[in-house]
Amino acid sequence: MNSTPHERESVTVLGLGAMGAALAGAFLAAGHPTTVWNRTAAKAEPLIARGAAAAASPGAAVTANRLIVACVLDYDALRAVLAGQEAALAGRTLVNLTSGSPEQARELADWADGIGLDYLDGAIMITPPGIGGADATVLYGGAPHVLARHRATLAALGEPVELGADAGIAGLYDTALLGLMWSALSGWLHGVALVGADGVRAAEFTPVATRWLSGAVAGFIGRYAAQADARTYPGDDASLDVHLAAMEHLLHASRARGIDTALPEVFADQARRAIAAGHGADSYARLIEVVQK
Ligand code: FVH
Repeated sequence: MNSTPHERESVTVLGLGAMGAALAGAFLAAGHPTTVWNRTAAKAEPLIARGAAAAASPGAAVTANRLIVACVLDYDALRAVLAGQEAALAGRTLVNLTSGSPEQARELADWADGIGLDYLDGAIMITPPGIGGADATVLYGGAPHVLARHRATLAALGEPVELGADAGIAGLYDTALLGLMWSALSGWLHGVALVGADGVRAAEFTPVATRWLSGAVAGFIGRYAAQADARTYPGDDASLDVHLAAMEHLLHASRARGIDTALPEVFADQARRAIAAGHGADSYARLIEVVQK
C-alpha cells in the first residue's frame, strides 16, 4: 500500500538558492512535509505554492522539524544562519550539504557534538536540475546510525553514498571528484578543439569519446587503482615509454593546429620525470609517485 504524504518524515530546508530550492522541491515531490527558510524570503514563494511551509526565521525553521537540511553558499553563511540557535538545535539532526573543505566540516561536526546535535556532512555530486534523478548521488560522512535513521528521506535527493564516520570525508571526496571532472572536461575540450581544427563537430566526436571514457578508460582506472594501492606498477598493458610517445604525437598535432598545449604538457611532463627516474617500463599508475612528490 502506498504511504500518504503525512507518513513521510518531515524536513526543514535552510537555504533556497538554486540547489536548496531543488532539494526542497525533491522532498515535496516525494511527499515529505517540508518547511523552508531563506535569507531572501521571496525565494520561498514557488515552494510555498507547491505546499511547503514557510518559516519566518532560522529559529522557527530549526524548531519545525527534527531533520534539518542546510545548503547555503558556504560554511560562514551557514554559521551565520545557525548563530544563536544552539539550544534549539540540541536533539535534532543537521545534514549540511553546503560545499566546504574537510577541515571546515570537521570543525562544524565538533561544534555540533558540543551542543548535542547529530551531524552529517554531505556532498552533492549533481547540479540542481538533476536532484532526485537517476544520476544524482549524495556522499555522506558522519555517524552511520544517523544516516541510517534518515536514509529513506535523504534518498529523495539522490542515491545516498555512505563514506564513513569522519565528517570531513564527503568534502574530501568532493574535491577529488571535482578535480577528476575538470580534468576530464578539459581533456574533452582539448579533443574537441583538435578534431574541430580538421572540421569534425563536437557532436560527432563526443559519442566516440564517451564510449572510450566509460568503457576502456574506466577499466584502466580499475586496474591502476590496485597498482597504486600495492605500489607496484607492472607495465604489461602499456609502458610509460609508449604513453610518452603518444603524448608527443598529441603535442605535435596540437601545435600544428594552433591549439593550447598547456594541458597535455602537464601529463607529458609527469611522464618525462618518471622516465628520467628510470621507470619507463612501468605502467601509467607509476605517475602517482610523481603526483605525490
Ligand atoms: N549549484 C550547483 O550545481 C552545486 C552542486 C554541488 C553543491 N553546490 C553547493 O551548494 C551550495 C549552494 O549552492 P547554490 O547553487 O544553491 O548557490 P546559490 O544559488 O548562489 O545560493 C546561495 C544560497 O546561500 C544563501 N546565502 C548566502 N550567503 C548567506 C548568508 N550570509 N546568510 C544566509 N544565507 C546566505 C543565499 O541566500 P539569498 O542570497 O537567497 O538570500 C542562497 O540561499 C554551495 O555550497 C555550492 O557549492 C551547488
